[in-house]
Amino acid sequence: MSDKIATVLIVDDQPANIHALASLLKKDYRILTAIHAEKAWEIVRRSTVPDLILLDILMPGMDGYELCRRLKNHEATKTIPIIFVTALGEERDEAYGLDLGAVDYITKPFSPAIVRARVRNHISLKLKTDMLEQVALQDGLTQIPNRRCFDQRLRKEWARLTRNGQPLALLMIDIDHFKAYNDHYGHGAGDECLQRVAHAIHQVPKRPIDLVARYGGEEFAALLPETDEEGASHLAGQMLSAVQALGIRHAYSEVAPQVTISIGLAVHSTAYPKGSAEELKNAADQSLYQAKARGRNRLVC
Ligand code: GH3
Ligand code: MG
Ligand code: MG
Ligand code: MG
Repeated sequence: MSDKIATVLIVDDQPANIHALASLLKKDYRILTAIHAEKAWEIVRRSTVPDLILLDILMPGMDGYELCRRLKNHEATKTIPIIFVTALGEERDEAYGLDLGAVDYITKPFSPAIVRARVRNHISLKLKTDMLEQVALQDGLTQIPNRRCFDQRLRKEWARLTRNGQPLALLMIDIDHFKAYNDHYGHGAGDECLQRVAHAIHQVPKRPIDLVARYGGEEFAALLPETDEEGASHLAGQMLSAVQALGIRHAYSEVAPQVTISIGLAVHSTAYPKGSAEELKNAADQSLYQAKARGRNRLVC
């Protein structure tokens, strides 16, 4: 597994408690501390998402239960394992904390050896889950995001679009005469070609919110939030050029003596979108079909 150093956030209103926990764990983890829940919320939302949080319950202002509830309600923070470390020792306190989604509950005064062991076990599980999630969303051949990742993001972006009314552009990208490429150069060369094309089109968008994925076979999809037809066409043009610049020889293509792609574009741009994400996808497919019919190696909007 990765040798990344995990980050633990310690939240407690007593400096002595923070100190005790930090000294126990600092040899093995990167430690962040917060003296109240509001500060912890700020750290997690604004700067660092830790791999685990040790969370006191009784604190002035927002208490630990409330912070836990907030963290579990946000997409970006809901998978952070939380261990309550608290003086509240009643069964109902513990049950309440675990019901809120905490992975564990430790009462003060704590045993250092047990805190260390529980933290280690939960972090090991968290890093494994992160790794599996990454594998589940990546295409094995090309190492770019896969269709599962694309479908997930499309659902999210569609929901966001319904709220913010920003345009959402979708490109469907398909390698031209790829069957002939495989037939003549072999499946191994075909795989290598797919990898090079994937890499070339994946590196074109410059914004982190843009997503380029392998949709299946020799087909790719790009999701460009807050992008209108002009912006998306510009990017598609860069993808066509990037694949041409690879100069992969394809003597059996009817388009050119090298590997080319065709692109279909659809944009959704009303403040209150009618239809569905599925229809947007179908519209991009239709454009792609037109690009093929009109001679390939081109973009159709
Ligand atoms: P068009 O220009 O109309 O898109 O024609 P095409 O030949 O590219 O389209 P077609 O759908 O007929 O063929 C797609 C080919 O892509 C067939 C399939 O063997 C190949 N293919 C799909 N996935 C892979 C893969 O992972 N590796 C390799 N080497 N080939 C693949
Ligand atoms: Mg306290
Ligand atoms: Mg094709
Ligand atoms: Mg195809």
